[in-house]
Amino acid sequence: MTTEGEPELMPAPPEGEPALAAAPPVAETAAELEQIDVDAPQVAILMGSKSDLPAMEKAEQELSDRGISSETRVMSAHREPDVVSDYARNAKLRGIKVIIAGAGLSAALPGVVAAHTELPVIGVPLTSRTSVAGGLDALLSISQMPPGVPVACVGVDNARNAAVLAARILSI
Ligand code: AIR
Repeated sequence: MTTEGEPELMPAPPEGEPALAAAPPVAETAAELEQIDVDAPQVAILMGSKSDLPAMEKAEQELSDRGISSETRVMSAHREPDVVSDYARNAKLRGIKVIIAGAGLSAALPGVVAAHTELPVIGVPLTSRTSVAGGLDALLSISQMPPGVPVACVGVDNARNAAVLAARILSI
């Protein structure tokens, strides 16, 4: 309904055509959105706990040295599963190109992220206070993904290598 004096938001369809004919299909709109430069970071750096920050900061440093924009977020696949799935599902649409995810112990974060996005995911197995076998627990949790859902895995505590690999994936 339009009030007198106000412009109509949608022009009336030509006679004989249905009113919804002008609306583009949803898939087309999503594809168009992906083309929009939203000034998003190119790489996401995720970690399962604030206690992982000292190790994961090395990825942020390496990316910044190379002029690659990144954003860093703390989210736990076990403690905040909904936050992780929402983030992973929206990452591609936001313009992120590669996701680095670090976690210790039963390190599900990289695998859960990979389950929710088509973006390449690089996992960083981390040592933590109660690690067993020097981080072997996290190393196996990250690298032993089932067929069809790959996670690239760097060495234990080697967040810098994750950033170098992200740069190579981006060809920067
Ligand atoms: N973690 C957190 N949620 C799930 C996992 N696997 C990991 C963190 C951290 C370790 O558990 O990535 O390496 C210990 O976390 P916190 O918060 O107890 O220091």
